[in-house]
Amino acid sequence: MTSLTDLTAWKKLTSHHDSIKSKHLRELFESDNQRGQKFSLEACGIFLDYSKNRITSETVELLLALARESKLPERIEAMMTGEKINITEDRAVLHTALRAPADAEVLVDGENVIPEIHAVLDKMSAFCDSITSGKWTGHTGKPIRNVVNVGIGGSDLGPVMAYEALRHYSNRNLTFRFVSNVDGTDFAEATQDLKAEETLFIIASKTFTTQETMTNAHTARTWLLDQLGADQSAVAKHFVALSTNADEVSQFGIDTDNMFGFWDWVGGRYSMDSAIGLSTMLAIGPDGFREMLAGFREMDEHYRTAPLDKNLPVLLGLLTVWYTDFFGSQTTAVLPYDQYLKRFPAYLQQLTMESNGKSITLNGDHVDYDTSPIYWGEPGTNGQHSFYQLIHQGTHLIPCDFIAFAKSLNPLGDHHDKLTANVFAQGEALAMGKTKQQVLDEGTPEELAPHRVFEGNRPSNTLLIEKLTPAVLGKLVALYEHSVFTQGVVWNVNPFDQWGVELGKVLAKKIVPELQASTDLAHDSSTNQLIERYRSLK
Ligand code: G6Q
Repeated sequence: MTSLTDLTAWKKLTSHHDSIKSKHLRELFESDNQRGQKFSLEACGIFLDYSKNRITSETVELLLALARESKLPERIEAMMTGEKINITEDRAVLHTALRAPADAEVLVDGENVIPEIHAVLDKMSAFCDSITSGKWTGHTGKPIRNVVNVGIGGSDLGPVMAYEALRHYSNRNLTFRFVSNVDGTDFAEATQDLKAEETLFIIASKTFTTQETMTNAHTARTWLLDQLGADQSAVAKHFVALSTNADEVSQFGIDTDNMFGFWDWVGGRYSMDSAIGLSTMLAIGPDGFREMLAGFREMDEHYRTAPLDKNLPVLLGLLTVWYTDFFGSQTTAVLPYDQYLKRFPAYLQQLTMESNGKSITLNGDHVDYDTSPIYWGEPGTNGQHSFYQLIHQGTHLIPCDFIAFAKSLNPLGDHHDKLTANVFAQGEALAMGKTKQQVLDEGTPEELAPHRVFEGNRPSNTLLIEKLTPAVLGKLVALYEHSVFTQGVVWNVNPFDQWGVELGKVLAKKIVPELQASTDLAHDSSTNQLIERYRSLK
């Protein structure tokens, strides 16, 4: 089987990298005063300036050739038309269908899935209206004021991130909480000031068997029934389920009328725009949710139809391949200059690393190149006063994605100009640096000068968008989803399974009873010792 490293474009990129790796961004900007314009692109209302990357026109051409040799356009079509590209689970991958219009047609096993998607959306909308209008009441007849989403991984990170991101547009009469960790503290703190009679629990679990979520769901049921002094019948007014597993939902005691379904072709980390987004819809209303879906859709269409060289997710994805495989970069920082996006890096960590954190190709071979970098980040400007030191002067090359908005949702004095000045300044400082001569010219003593030199030549992308709206959030998430797919296609891995999380889960199930009774232990000496010490201390 041909490996990625055998492809013509890969070989050319290897020698091209040799010839440009020592070129400084200062030089590249000096030699072309239109460089900023040349390496910029606007689509779907997102302006991407990628000129502060260590690339030339030739680099871009070769990366695009690599995408074509990897059959990216064909793979995009295969994904969007419902081919079972998740080969290790024999599933289609159709998060893009979740945001398709009602008159679209996407077939899975010969059946058009669009009508059922819209039926669920309509059911979610009607439910949200009944909650916000006060028509839906709890067991004691009071309207719902608190919404607690119980889920983990893909059933938590999207909902939390979207709630935080769109808080400006949210219904402030409702309080939202998110419980994910099996650590009882998470549940206890999320509910300690809530009245059960005004609280709705959304149990978000595709499988409805996940240990953490089911433990929290059972605790929630006990908490509610104890506080209300009620019997099981109260559950119907305070619990709804988001799941693909109707049997488990009814076994838990939730009426399947209060279940919002989705399908096995929606991966957990790609599910925030499915029924898993019920908390988002409750927060921003059905119209806001549909606006968000329209944003996702616009980016889907762009990804599917724009030429590769004018395609935002394609370029972003290929730049990640460029740094990971040719410069040996191990991480990518995502730095949103918007407080509302504070959970966006955490959301992206799952999307990117659970998708492409793989080392076996679609053909079953071990890769002989690197795959997903480690994604991380914090909102600006906070990160500047913490880890940016390492990005500027450390020994690692860390490509950065800066995300900035022209308009603030909370315009206070000159806060926003200061915020934006910081993001532009960081990109400039990382790229251009500061030479020893400049440092000396400022009057710095010779012996201190090396400490104050900024090498520069540190790459970044800047995404500049007018304003954060539900539609823009949809576009941003879809941009990264498709960037991840682009990377996965080039690396020839399956971005849609996550077998790597299984082993730990299985072992944890085995260890729980061992912590609860003094049974014989047959682990390694380290694990045995930890279990024994825990038993004696607990
Ligand atoms: C995401 C993963 C994983 C999943 C959680 C929760 O892509 O599959 O993070 O979302 O394990 O699973 P359930 O929704 O089934 O509880």
